[in-house]
Amino acid sequence: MKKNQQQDKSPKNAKLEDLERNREYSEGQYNTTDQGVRINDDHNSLKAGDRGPSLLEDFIMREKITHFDHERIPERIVHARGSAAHGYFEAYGNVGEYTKAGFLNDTSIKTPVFVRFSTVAGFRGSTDLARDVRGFAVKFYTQEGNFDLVGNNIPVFFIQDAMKFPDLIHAVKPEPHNEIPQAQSAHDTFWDFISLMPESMHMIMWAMSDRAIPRSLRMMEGFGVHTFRFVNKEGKSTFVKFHWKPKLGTHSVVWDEALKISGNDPDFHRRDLYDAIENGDFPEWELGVQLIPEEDEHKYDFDLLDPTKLVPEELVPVTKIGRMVLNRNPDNFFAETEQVAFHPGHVVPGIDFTNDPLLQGRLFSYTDTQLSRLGSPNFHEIPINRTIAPMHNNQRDGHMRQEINVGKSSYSPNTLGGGCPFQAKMADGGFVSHHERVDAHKVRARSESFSDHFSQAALFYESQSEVEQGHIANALQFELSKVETVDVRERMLGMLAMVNKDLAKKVGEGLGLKVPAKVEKPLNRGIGADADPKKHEPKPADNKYKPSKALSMLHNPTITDTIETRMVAFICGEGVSEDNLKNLKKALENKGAMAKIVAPNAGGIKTDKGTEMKADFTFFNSSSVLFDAVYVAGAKNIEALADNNNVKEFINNAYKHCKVIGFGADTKKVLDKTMIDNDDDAGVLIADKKSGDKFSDEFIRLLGKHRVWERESKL
Ligand code: HDE
Repeated sequence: MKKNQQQDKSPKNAKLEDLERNREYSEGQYNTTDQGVRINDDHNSLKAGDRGPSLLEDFIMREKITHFDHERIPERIVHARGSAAHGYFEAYGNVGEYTKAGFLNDTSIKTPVFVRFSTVAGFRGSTDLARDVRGFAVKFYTQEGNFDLVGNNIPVFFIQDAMKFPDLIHAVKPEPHNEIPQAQSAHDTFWDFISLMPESMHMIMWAMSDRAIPRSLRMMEGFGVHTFRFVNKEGKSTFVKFHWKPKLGTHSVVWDEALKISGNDPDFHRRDLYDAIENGDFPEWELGVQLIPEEDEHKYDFDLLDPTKLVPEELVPVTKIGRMVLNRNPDNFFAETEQVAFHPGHVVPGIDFTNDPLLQGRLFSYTDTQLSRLGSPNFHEIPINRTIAPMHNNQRDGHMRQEINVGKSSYSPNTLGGGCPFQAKMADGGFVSHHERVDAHKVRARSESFSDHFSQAALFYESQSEVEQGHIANALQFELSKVETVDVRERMLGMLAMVNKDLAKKVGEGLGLKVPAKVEKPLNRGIGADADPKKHEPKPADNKYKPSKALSMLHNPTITDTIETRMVAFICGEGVSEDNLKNLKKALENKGAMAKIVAPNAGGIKTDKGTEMKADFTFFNSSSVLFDAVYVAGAKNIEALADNNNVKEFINNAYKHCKVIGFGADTKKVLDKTMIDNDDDAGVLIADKKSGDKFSDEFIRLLGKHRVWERESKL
């Protein structure tokens, strides 16, 4: 059995079994052509003499090269860079009153899932650590058909109407004349667009926060973004917002670190997810819902249909309704991660849409895009996309059709096929759209109830800790400093002032610009030809919300101290003291963290007691940005270790990025050569021979806090 197959610890996963019929194992097999003919030589083409021209009749070469020539398909227009994993979802069975969806009610089923995480703007080969929103798309292979929850790691969006999506994406993608910059929003066209789109301001606060540079895909929240509907057996509907809450907590890196990770390991997130699953550290999330009775649709001072707004958790708490575990890596990146096709319109009975105009547009876009990306309306037959529920209909033919439909009728009604396939009544599990009454004029207009663009932006900013607010200001300074057009920078300052005057001032200082006294008007562009401009003039944020702890990663009440799967660099030279090594290593491992030996060279080291230790990394091929904390274990020649420039840089970076740094007994000389000038510095721990468990306990406590933020103000 292959290692991957052992990863799936669930007793039965119907989707993995379904995929088995397409898996190909070459072990112990002959190489053949696509037609199954055994090949005796695929190293040399068929030639007229060993120095002569190649022969057209060489079907083996023709086939091999032709296939190669056509290996690529178009990458996704957005979310091109992604990583995915298989797993399962288990319901807690507490939402029967609100939804009839079987997979959310039957606690005896483990529903298979395939989850793809992504960045939005970058191309397929771009860095994982781009400052960007992360896609969080989950395909549930339920017994009633596929349900796709195609969300992001941020609960709101840049725009209110799908019609603006092409403009947003054209603005953020590399500029069309020179295709620069890759996977970055820090350029003129993006901020030109944003500075003219006040509705984007709430999302901008999130996108400039540390949420946009996660520590790990396993440490991100997920959100369905739009308001959806649950529908119960009686046909009663309840509005619902979906949330994914990660078991490992929500954590991020800092910007300087993100830049350095991009150089050191552009696959950092992909590797982290893959390795965790290979190691059996299966990432886990709980699915939560905010439920809002239909009668309360107009109770709030924001519109539930406006995707630039969230429902504060203090107003409507999140109820946990199930858990998801990712426990198996894909066997083949292209076949699974690349070919998977998500669609917010893939819903099952019990889940339905609302009139959110962004969601409505998405319902069109996702099938349409697969037609050019995957090339045919038969993309649902690709193994990773096909449902595990029985599938019968009168759709026929098309490129690459796999299904062999038997019988002569492919229309309905028919008698020749016995009237099959039948229509399913609601009682038989047929999907019946929610009977919402719609009675209105056709207009091209934005709803007036969508026009408060700044209050929730302010709510987000004001809910952050000081550290997080500082990071938002720095991010905006960085991004706008890369904008060449001064008018755009100024317009953005005006817009930020509508959210929070201090923030605008701080950003302005970094740009050497004063916040303009007057905001450039009008701010109600894009409301629609049929709308009344007077009713749409947005006002500055009026602080009507109380700060919400759930919006801050540092204040979040669900934050956890776990150090599970955290990576600690152990800096070791030849002759390192085994006593220095083993206590902390064991203590970390007991709590589920990993100690990685970083040695002078790839050959490893011998300890003072002669034990040989493998090097996981070297001073030359790694950097502290790849780890959560650093421990200087020491070396026999401590002066040489202290004088090593790579070691100094390693520690200095960890210090700058507010990581816990431990120094083993007799290694203080190393500290003295670094930028740390005070041994009592927060998060700098120095062991002596007597420290024993106290040192490990403190190291673990601080690691559990993720970062030593007290240090940041000093830096
Ligand atoms: Fe998407 N989006 N999107 N999007 N989106 C795509 O579909 C689109 C939006 C999201 O891992 C595309 O198959 C429009 C919001 C994710 O394969 C495309 C609009 C949210 C993924 C598309 C939006 C998302 C996509 C590109 C505005 C969060 C990656 C390839 C109306 C709730 C899924 C593809 C994966 C992918 C269109 C806005 C999330 C072109 C028109 C809001 C996670 O169809």
